[in-house]
Amino acid sequence: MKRVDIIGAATAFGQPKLGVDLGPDALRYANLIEEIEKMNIEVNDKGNIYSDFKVDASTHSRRSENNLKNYEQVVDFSEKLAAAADESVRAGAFPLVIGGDHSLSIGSLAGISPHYDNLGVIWYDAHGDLNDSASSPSGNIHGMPLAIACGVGDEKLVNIHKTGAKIKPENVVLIGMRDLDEGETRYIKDRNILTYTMRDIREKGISAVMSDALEYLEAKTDGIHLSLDVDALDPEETPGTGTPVGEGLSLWETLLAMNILHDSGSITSMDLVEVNPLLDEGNMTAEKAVAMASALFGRKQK
Ligand code: Z70
Ligand code: MN
Ligand code: MN
Ligand code: MN
Repeated sequence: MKRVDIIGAATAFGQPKLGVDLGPDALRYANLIEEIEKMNIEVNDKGNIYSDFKVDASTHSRRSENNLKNYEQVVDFSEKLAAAADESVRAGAFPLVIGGDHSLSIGSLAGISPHYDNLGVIWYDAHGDLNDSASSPSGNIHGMPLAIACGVGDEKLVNIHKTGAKIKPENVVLIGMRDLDEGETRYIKDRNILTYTMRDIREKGISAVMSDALEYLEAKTDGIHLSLDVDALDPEETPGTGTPVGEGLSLWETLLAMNILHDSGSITSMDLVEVNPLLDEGNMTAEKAVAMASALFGRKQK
């Protein structure tokens, strides 16, 4: 890896709570760049990407087209982010896309995946984010990015940056699942997506889960993208996030998971998403998210 490119994805359009667009700066205040540099890695902070549409607090997430809230905003943002992520991979860098709500993965995967024949994805999250506009109970696009990347959903969103599906469901592993909607559960079953629920993690242990996930993906992919939603962790660990779900992963388990991914040498890009400083206790969620990213880049767990 030549260097890490930090791409700030300052968007809140994928969900209803304001403040998650401030996540990138909260992560910088928590010394994201300095902590990665400590691993003797060159870091290039490319600043923030914003939508041309301004957030309007009075109408945010009220307007919906076909059960897709803030639709044109998400389309516009995704195109911009995809271009930045594409440029970063093209330049030989490791894109670290910091959010921002999880709808940003529509753009990051659209920009990154064309550089691979078979990009694998580890989705580390309480949620599957596998809804389409018909199955979504909320209309919030942050519940849809993984489906969209697999080619399922609104045509414009599926065709961001490059026509068609960006990844294959058989190259996806879900880790930390504990809040799946009916349509998501059906899709996972139909496409036989490798899924580790919290129960699976409690039974097998996070270390075996990570090794199995790597073994499964390394055999058939030529790069692995990690999409880490901080709500994968228990709300006691990461309170500063929009949709906390109890009985989650601990920080310690997640740092160990990141160390295992680091040691594999197989991770080629990453999203770090759903840090909302307006919902946080101090800046602790951003600080823990920085610890997770540092562990992915080689800071060892004690
Ligand atoms: C629910 C929905 C979600 C993230 C919450 C929640 C989705 N399945 N995604 N937080 N990151 O509205 O589709
Ligand atoms: Mn998510
Ligand atoms: Mn989530
Ligand atoms: Mn190393």
